[in-house]
Amino acid sequence: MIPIITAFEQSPDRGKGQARDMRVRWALEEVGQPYDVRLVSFREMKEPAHRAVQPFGQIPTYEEGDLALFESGAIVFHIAESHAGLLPDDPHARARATAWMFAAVSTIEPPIVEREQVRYAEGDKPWYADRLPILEDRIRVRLDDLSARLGDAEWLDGAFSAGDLLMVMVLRRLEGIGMLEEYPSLSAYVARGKARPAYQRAFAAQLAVFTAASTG
Ligand code: GTB
Repeated sequence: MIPIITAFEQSPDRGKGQARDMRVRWALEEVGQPYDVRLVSFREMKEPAHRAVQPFGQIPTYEEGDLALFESGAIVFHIAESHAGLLPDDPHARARATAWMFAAVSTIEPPIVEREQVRYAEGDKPWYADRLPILEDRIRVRLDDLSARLGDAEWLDGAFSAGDLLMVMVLRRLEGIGMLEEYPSLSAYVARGKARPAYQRAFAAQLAVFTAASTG
């Protein structure tokens, strides 16, 4: 059964791979699972048919037979659980890799997303210049600890896992603002993730959507 995922018909990031379908594409590529993509417009995302799968009217979703899933972290977890290659076999190592998945989306990502949202919503307000350093320092608190834990290791806990996949994708959200560069070991970690052939295939696939939309 070939799973079908949803992605933006026109990603606001113009093919930079920041939308969350990229995590799912990368996971599917890592495990060698072919997939189909249904592109959705912003209007379609908010319609009942899409909300039946994604209650919040967002992408990505994942459908495989009679299984319909939402939440990119849960989708990546499902892919990792049902194929070899993204979670270790040893039960304790598997549980630790799962912990890193949660750490990525529930400890590292929230302050990064908050900074983005405040920029969109309050970037033109007089208090924004005072607020931005506070938000960035909250991110640094997490990055300090994450880089201390990673140290000189290649990945967070032994072999590359779904925990690294989500962590690399979350850290990528800092690209272009100069913060990741403050942490050479984390920059190198993200670069290692992006160098993986599965990442490259996933990135090219989502970029092709943007290219087709902008030339067609
Ligand atoms: N927690 C959910 C998950 O992980 O699946 C969050 C899903 C989510 O935020 N989806 C976004 C969405 O559908 C797209 S990925 N937004 C439309 C809406 O809410 O109406 C977030 C995203 C979008 C665009 C960029 N970008 O342009 O750089 C980056 C990230």
